Amino acid sequence: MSKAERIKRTRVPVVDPSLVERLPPGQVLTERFPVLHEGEVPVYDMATWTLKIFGQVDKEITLHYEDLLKLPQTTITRDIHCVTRWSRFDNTFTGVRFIDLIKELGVTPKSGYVMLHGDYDYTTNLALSDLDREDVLLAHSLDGEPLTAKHGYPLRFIVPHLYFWKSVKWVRGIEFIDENQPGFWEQNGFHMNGDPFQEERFSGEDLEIPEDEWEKKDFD
Ligand SMILES: Nc1nc2c(c(=O)[nH]1)N[C@H]1C(S)=C(S)[C@@H](COP(=O)(O)O)O[C@H]1N2
Ligand SMILES: [Mo]
Repeated sequence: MSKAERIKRTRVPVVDPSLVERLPPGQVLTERFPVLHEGEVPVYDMATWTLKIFGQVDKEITLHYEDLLKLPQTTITRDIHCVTRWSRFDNTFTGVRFIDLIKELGVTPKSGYVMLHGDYDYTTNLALSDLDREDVLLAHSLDGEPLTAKHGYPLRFIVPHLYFWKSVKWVRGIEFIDENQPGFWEQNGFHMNGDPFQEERFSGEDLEIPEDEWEKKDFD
């Protein structure tokens, strides 16, 4: 059974009515921070680590970690929502806003869609309009501490208004693409957009839901 199929079959949690405004439909609140990803946790030599901006842009750019730290830094506190049904409130991330990155580097996008690339071989697609927001961050810290290796050190995207699979850990590339293309999970049954308040979990038909898949995972 695919991951999308498994999540579709898990039981739907009962939600405290007082949380409805803030908790998207079908989510459970957790205070722990589950770790979810495919493959190995990368180990980096920061002297050779780079972030590439490429594809449909007027100029392609390769950034080193120090370059990023020289850009304007922003701290935001946001709720996050994972498609496997956990939500975590009030996460404080620090990093560089996507809009500031583009502006400060003088990059002009020539397309309306982006494919984000993370180690190893993880991708997710986003409309440029979903990145072009005040609270979309390339984050290096959580609650004032550098991200742990499992949560994406040294750099991850935070796209808080979409399900957390769009928030690429270990990000290495921002590729501007002509047309919207499915990334890794989007090719495996997940929604192309992923708005948690619209319950855009899956593409195609929706089934009943969750076993607490995430509770069997690692926490950090
Ligand atoms: N590079 C990479 N980023 C990734 C993933 C992955 O497998 N590889 N998984 C995504 C998924 S499905 C989720 S739910 C979140 C989990 O982030 P966390 O482990 O910090 O909770 O990371 C996202 N970013
Ligand atoms: Mo996920």
